[in-house]
Amino acid sequence: MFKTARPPASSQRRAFKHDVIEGLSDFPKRLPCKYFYDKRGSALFDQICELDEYYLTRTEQAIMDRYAAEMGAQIGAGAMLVEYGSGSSVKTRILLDHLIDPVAYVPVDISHRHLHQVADQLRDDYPQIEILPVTADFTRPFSLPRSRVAPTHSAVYFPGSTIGNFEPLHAEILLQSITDLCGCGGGLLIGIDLVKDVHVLERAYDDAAGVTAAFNLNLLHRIANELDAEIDVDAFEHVAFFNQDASRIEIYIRSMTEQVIRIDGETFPLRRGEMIHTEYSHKYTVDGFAQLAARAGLELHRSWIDDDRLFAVLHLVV
Ligand code: AVI
Repeated sequence: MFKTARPPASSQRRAFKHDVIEGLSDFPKRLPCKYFYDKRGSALFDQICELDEYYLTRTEQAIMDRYAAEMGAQIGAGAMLVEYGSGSSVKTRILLDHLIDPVAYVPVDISHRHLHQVADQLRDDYPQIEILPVTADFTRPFSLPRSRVAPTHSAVYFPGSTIGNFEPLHAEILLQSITDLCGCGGGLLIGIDLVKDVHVLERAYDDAAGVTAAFNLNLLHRIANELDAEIDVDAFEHVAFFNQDASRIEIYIRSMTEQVIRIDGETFPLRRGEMIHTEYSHKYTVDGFAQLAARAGLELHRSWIDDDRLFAVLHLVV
């Protein structure tokens, strides 16, 4: 079975330090959102998904619950289902329950240990489907494992509106890599967050209980703890707003005072009010996303949308 080697902790720390120093040296300053998800960040994200204001998770789940049988039929019989950023594979179960004679399920995730724990559980629950976990960063090239039974085709499942966290050009590159991975006859089932009332959007990313703020600022705690950096985390605040022109929520960490971050002898001065960019979350129309996907060789086949038109799950084919 093919497995991507897991980078050792020290090289992960080196990469984190490199990216933080590069981002804080840039103008405007930025920190990559992929570093949100340490243990505490992942727990905070789980809490976000339960918030009243954060409609995305429950709406997508409701779409899956209602239409999974139709989705299974669209994906077709004998598929290898490949999930990008599978995490706990919670949303996948409803899909696995409705796929027609699936050959294999390939959860792809960067978190090796969690991935294999989830895979063991899935093997117990779905003995008829070969479970072939791949530890990989799906934004980098990886190969599909060989299954015991040859699949008729591959279908990538990419739920959660994670595609929204990529800038359009990077989203297109990622979609192109999905086209290349699946090849002719392949497909993509993807969750996208739809453009909607600006207040609904902004509340989802700046909730009353401050969970999203804690999630965003946790990045500074990580830098302080893991890189032994000097940071006055309490002197920063969470900022989130909808940029209409770019059709995206923009998330920043704002310095409330003039101050300095110190990491291993390097200093990063911040002005009062200076913002560090941490995340974009793009919002699409179905047509807009279909045009983006078409540039990456994927054609829109079916879409499923909730009654309030908050979220969409799309099936696209190569
Ligand atoms: C993971 N991703 C789809 C979330 C989103 O809605 O863009 C990340 C998030 N950031 C703040 N709240 C949620």
